[in-house]
Amino acid sequence: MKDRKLRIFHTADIHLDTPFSRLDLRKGESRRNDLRATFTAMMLYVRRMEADIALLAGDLFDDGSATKETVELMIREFEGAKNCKFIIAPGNHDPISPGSVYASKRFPDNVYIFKESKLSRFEFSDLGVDVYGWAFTSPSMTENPLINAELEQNGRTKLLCAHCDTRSPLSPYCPVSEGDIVRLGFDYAALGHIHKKGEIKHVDNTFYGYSGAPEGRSFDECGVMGAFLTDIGYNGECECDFVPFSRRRYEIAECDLTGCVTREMAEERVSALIESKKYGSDTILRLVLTGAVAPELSLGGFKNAEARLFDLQVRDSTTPTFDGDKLVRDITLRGALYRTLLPELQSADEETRQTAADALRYGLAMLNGTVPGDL
Ligand SMILES: [Mn+2]
Repeated sequence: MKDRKLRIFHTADIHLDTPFSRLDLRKGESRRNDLRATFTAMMLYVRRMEADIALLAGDLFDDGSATKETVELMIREFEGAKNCKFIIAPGNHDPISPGSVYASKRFPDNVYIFKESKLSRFEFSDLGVDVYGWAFTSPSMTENPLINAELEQNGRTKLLCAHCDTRSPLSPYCPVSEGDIVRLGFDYAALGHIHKKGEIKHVDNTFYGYSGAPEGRSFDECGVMGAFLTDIGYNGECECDFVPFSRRRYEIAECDLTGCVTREMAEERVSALIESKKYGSDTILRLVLTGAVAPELSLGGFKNAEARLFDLQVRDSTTPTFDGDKLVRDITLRGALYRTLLPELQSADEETRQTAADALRYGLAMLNGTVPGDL
């Protein structure tokens, strides 16, 4: 095992018990289970890697209505990792207030929860560490607890565990600047609030950053997500490793269907894309279909693709203009319909194009005596 002074696990924004109301009931339940499983996997990792401290930088719960089972699971997991000290900095989604989980439940002795919105600290003389931080006490917080702060110079390693927003001094979610963090000379600052995949920065002697959420919950949080394991050496150097934890990943991909005449051709292209990107049962995919397809082609469900993924959303941005030359010359009603819609089909405005494409598909289907696919 490496020579190190301190091993830190850093996560935030788990948002346990998120309702996932956009998914169907079964998949929503499955995603809530995923969040709990991701949390449990992280706790197992904390034990296996023998982390000294776990910094949980807020939004552990999605809101105040966390279920009893989830809270009990969390407490059990903390109890199961007795050698690790868990520091919790409540965030804007799970602020500490009378009646909140943090104020009303009894947490094990190895759990330390910040209770005030001003800067405070937990001192661990056994580890030679001070952990600074604060709590959201309501869903917003406009003051910056670091603004006039000074840290006690006592030779201990200085950590920060906090939910805050470093992006704007006007943020209603605890606006803190990166300059404040660096000026105060924290060795490692574990931040929470920004969900996208995390990144740790290094300025002067300070390592700081957001872990990101360990499990994405929407198409704003794409890709493989995780947490950080940070070792602090005796010289103060930090080694920060990103550790993937997400059970599922959100992905957005574009599939060019130019030239597709039949549904089978379109299905084949979509399958090839899924294959090449290695999407599978862990993937929640938003598929954006583009390109000029045959006017008669109606794009319905993609059953094969759906069966291979956790969930599939399709956005159809194709235009029914492939091989339109034939239709332009067509002397029947079909040709007349096509010629009438052609200016709109070639419009620079996406919405106009889509409306004209729908009109053409409907019209052609009616003239053929068929019903178009899901439009
Ligand atoms: Mn959050």
